Amino acid sequence: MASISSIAAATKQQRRTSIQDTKIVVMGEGGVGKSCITIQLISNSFDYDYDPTIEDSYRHQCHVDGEVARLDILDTAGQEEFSVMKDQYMRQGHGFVLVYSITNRDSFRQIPRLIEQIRRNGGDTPVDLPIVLVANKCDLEANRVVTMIEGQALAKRHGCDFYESSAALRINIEQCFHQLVRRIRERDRRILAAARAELSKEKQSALKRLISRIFSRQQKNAVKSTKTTGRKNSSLEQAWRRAPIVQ
Ligand SMILES: Nc1nc2c(ncn2[C@@H]2O[C@H](COP(=O)(O)OP(=O)(O)OP(=O)(O)O)[C@@H](O)[C@H]2O)c(=O)[nH]1
Ligand SMILES: [Mg+2]
Repeated sequence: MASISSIAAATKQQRRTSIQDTKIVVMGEGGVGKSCITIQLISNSFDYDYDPTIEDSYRHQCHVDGEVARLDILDTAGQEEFSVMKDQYMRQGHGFVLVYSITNRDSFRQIPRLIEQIRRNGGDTPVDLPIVLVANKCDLEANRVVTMIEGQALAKRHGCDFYESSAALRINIEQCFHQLVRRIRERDRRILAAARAELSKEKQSALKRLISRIFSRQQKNAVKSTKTTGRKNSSLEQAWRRAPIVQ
């Protein structure tokens, strides 16, 4: 049976799809380049200074596969002491960009825990929430401690897309976000189709219930009328029996 929440979620998705405001949350350990990636996307610029984020949000409009996408990007705090709102933005995100740095193994080790938290906390329908895994700072090849194969394997294990990026050189910046938008759209379409199918199943069974109710009422009426007719017949019969025989 179509649950109210699944239909409500699908309606919400449909409303969002039509106005194109897609909430993207950028997460990962402090200093991996989340803000630089986001700012590169929004304003084509890069800053070598490090200024830890508390929480910033940006609006960005672009075209993905010929369709307008309006992104509402939340650049979160990597440093633990600033990340009090984690559960809330995990619930609100439609898709996630998870960033680690190829020069920092700890930031890579944190990714599975983040994925698990997203799957646990995420919204009305947390299963298969779109996630893109981003291995940043690929311009610092000399300092690499996480191989591309390790990154790809982790992404594959968790059903995520994977990119190596450089915010400094603007490598794969748009690609990460655009791919995420595609995944979000695909998921929206899947949820809508499933909700529509459930709804039509529900409609069909309601129709069946209505038909069987009408049918059983008709049957009852038929039985009643047979009984009534039976009584009439017998009284008619009696009257006929009592009636004088006219010859
Ligand atoms: N070489 C190089 N440096 C980068 C790159 N991306 C970011 N950085 C540098 O890494 C440092 C941290 O970058 P941020 O974008 O502030 O990191 P963050 O993940 O937002 O950090 P928090 O806000 O604390 O969570 C800065 O000094 C950046 O200049 C990159 O692709 N290549
Ligand atoms: Mg930041």
